[in-house]
Amino acid sequence: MNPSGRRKFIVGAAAAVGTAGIAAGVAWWRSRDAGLAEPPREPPPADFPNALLVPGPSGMFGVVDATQPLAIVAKATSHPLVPGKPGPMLAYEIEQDGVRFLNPVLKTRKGAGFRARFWNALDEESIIHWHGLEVDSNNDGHPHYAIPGGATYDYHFTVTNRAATYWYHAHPHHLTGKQVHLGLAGLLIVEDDEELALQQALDLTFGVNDIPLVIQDKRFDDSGALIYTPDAQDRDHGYLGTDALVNLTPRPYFDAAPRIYRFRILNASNARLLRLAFRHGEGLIDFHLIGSDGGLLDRPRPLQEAFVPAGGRLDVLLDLRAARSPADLTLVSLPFDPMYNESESSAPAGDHAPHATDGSDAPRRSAIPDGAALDLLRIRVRGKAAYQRAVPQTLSFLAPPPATDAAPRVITFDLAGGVWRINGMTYDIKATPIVVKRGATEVWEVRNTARGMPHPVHLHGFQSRVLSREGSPPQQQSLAVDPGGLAATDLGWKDTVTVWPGEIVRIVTDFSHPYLGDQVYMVHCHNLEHADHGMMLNFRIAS
Ligand SMILES: [Cu+2]
Repeated sequence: MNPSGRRKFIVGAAAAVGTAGIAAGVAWWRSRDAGLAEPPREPPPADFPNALLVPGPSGMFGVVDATQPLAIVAKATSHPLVPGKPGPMLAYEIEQDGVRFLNPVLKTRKGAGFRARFWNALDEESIIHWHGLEVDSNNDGHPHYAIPGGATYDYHFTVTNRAATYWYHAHPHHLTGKQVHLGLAGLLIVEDDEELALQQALDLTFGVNDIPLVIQDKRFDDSGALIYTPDAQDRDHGYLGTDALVNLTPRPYFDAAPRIYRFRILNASNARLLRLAFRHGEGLIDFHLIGSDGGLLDRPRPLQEAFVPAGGRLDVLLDLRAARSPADLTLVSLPFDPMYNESESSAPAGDHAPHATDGSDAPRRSAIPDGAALDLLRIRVRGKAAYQRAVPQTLSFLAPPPATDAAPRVITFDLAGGVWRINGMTYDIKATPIVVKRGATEVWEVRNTARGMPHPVHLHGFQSRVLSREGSPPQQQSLAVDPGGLAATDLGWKDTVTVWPGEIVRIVTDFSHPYLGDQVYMVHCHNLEHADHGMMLNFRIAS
C-alpha cells in the first residue's frame, strides 16, 4: 500500500468508527491513530480485559499490499502476548514504505503477481507454505524446499485462486509444530469481483466490521513465556495450549455496533479442533456461514455451530441487530468428544486445568483438555447504527464438484506401533508414493481407522470438494445438511477436512493446473505434531 493508500485506510476506518458510534477498545485506538481521540465509554469486561488486536495500518497483523514485491523475514522478536509484558516469540516481519509489520495480513487479488523474497533469520531451517494457494511446487513451500538459517528463498507466482481467506505458515519438516506454535503464521486474503460485490452489498470495511479472527491455543509457562515443549503425550495427540488466544490476544473483547459483521475465522492451532458458536445469554445466536477454505459458498447457510479443524477457515456473517443492543455475546467453542479412540481409556489429554477464562492468577501448567468448552471472545454490542443492509440471497458462482467415473483411490489414516501413518507409511521427503496424471479428476476415499483420533486432512496445491461422509460420529452426523452426510462447512471448496475415527470421507479433486513438468505436493494431517512425526505423504503430478 502506498503512503496515500495507507492514509485513506486510516481515514476510512475512523469515519466508519465515528458513524457506527463505537468508541471503546480497538475503535478508540483507531480514532486515536487518526487524531480524533475519544475516551473509552465503558471499561473492559472483567473476564475479558484485553482489547482484541484488529488488523490496522502497521504492527502485528497490519495489512500489507501483497501486489507489491515483499521481503519477508522470519525472526525471533518480542511481542506482548501477555498484555503489558513483551515476551519472545517468532514472527514474519515485513517493512513496506518505511512501516514495520509483524505476521501481516497479506492482501492481494486474483490474477495478481506475487513476488516475495523470504529471508530465514532463524538459527534453524524454515520455509513458508501458502496454505490453500494453487501454485507450482517451487512456490508451495513444501518442506523439501526448506532453507537453512541465514539463507533466502524467492517466491514468484500468479495468484490463480478465487477470493478467500488463505494463510501462510512455516513448514520445515520436524519443525512445523514448533515454529507455528511460537508464532510463524499469518493471513493471506485474496479478493475478486464477487468478493468486492459482497463487501459493497454489506458495506464491509476490513479491520472495522470485516474482522479476521485467528484462533490459537498456546502454551505458557508459569512466568508467562510462550513455550514449545512437547512430551510423549503431546506428540501422540498434538500440542495443546494453556490459553486460547484470538488474534494473539488472551481473553479479548471487541466492541461492535448493531449491524452485520463479517468474521473470517482461521483455526491456526497446532492440533485443537474447535466447535464454534456465538452464545447470547443461555442460548446460541444464529449466524450465516458464507464461505470456508476456498472462498464463498453459493448462498448463505444459517447455522448455530460449526466444527473447524486446525488449518481450516470459516467465513461468517453475524447480524448483531438480532442481539438487541446493548448485548454481550461470546464466541465459544462448545464441548465435544475429542475421540481419542486409539487407547482403552477415553480420557482426553491434559490434566483438568483451570478453565482458560476463570480469571484466576494461579499458575496454570496444564493444557486445556481437547474438546473442553472455551470462551474465546466477548463481543459487546452497543449504541445504534443506521444500517439497513440484509444478508444477500446469493454469494458467488460455485461450480459443481468435478465429475469422474474412475474408481476412488483409498487413502488410509491409521496408527501402528504408536506411529501415525498414511497408507501404511510414514513420511519420506524424497518418495512420491502417489502419482496422479496432470489433468485427472480423482476421488480420494479417506478412511480413518476406528482406533485412532480425528485427523484434519490437508492437500497442498489444489482445492477439493467433499462428496460424502460415512460412519460419522453423532456429533458430526447431527450437523448433516444433505443425504451424503455433509455438514454446511463441507459445501464449498476445501483444503482441510476433518476425518473422524471410523469415518470414510470422499473428496474429489481436479488435478488440472497450468504448470509444466512434474510437480510434487503433499497430503498430510494438519495436526502439526502428527505431521512432524510423519503423517504426511508426497504426491506427484505427472505431466
Ligand atoms: Cu492427525
